Amino acid sequence: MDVRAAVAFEAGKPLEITTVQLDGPKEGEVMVEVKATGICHTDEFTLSGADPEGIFPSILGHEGAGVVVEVGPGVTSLKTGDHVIPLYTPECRQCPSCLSQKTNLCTAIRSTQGQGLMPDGTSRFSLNGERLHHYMGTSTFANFTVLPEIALAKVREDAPFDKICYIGCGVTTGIGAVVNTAKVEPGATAIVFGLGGIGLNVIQGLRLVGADMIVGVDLNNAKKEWGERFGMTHFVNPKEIGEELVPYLVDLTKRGADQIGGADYTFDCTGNVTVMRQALEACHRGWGQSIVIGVAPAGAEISTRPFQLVTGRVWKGTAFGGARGRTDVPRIVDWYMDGKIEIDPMITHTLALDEINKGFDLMHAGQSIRSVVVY
Ligand code: NAD
Ligand code: 022
Ligand code: ZN
Repeated sequence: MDVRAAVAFEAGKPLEITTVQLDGPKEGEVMVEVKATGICHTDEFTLSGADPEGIFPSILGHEGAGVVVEVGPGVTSLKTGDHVIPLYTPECRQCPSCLSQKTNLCTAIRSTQGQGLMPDGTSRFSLNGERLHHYMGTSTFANFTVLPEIALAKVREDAPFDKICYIGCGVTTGIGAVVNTAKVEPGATAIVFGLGGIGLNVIQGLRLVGADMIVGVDLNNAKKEWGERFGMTHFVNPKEIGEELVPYLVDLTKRGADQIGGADYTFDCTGNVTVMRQALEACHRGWGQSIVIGVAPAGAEISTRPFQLVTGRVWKGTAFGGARGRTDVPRIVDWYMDGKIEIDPMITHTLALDEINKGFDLMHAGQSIRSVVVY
């Protein structure tokens, strides 16, 4: 069938909005009418050409929400009319990783997903008979898309698509990093580096679990108000403190009789490897944990003195906030609908598909927290 899509034909070029062909769902697959999609950094990273694994031509987008319109043979967990959120980290519940209960990195369709293909090694998208690739197994920059059943979370039907699409990446990543990866406890001290679409969700995750001190660090003073809006208690602009950042943060987080300082938990939400080191070193000796969320440029490396780890600091990373999508994403939608977390204020721009390139411009200019395309 014909669908409307924003196609990434070439690295470094704007997306082209055009009509493409989509084949129906095969065995174990589901066709979804995408109702809304967020625009996230990884889409920009791939479109720019900086992503060495980027494949063209392709249909980008990985932060969507929509409705099931057709199920392929063998699909048992979904039916036409179900509301769903696509998962770039699927949950098959059968592979060794899913069964381990120690990671969310399901391996069931990992290799074909990375190649921009469906699990059977083919693509459902084409243009005049030429193959268009899928992206992160989701391709939400089209008003219809096909995904494997294991890459869809079924969610309640009263939740608004133009808000819950953000749970498909940013919200779950930020909140999940706090709840699943760090397992932050009430009363903890935390430092969040980078107050963008991810960092603000880390902050509201910390508020949700009852952290006492939530320090936000950003080069942009406009982020102070944003952080406070979601529970940040202290703001630090590294350009304005006039001394070394790490000792300043360690001093700021001094509590208790020992007066050692350093946070119980720190989060990198910048993707900058210098910041990742600062985040580790701003942890409390003996137990502080630093969670890497930001995706660094291709080939980047992190470093620190091993002494930092020998003295008990822990360096961890997280993909999709450690969330097992089919299990955890519906719960996060409930938290939103119950008012436990906020999404609406973070969606600063709503666009039509024709305006999708404007969403990338707003991201480049640092003017948006999240732009959402509504179909
Ligand atoms: P964003 O651009 O909206 O926010 C980044 C913020 O960091 C900005 O406010 C910027 O001013 C600030 N910043 C930049 N350099 C800084 C520095 N040196 N010190 C302090 N602050 C600094 O980006 P975002 O949407 O919040 O995404 C953040 C990162 O998270 C990206 O690298 C993205 O790819 C990554 N991400 C990872 C996952 C995952 O599963 N691990 C999922 C989603 C996003
Ligand atoms: C989403 N991300 C950044 C902004 N929005 C993002 C990017 C990459 C990952 C997670 C979130 C990620 C971490 C670890 C992996 N990926 C590898 C997972 C694995 O090998 O099992 C990752 C993912 C998907 C894809 C590439 C890398 C892809 O589909 N191309 C989850
Ligand atoms: Zn994303």
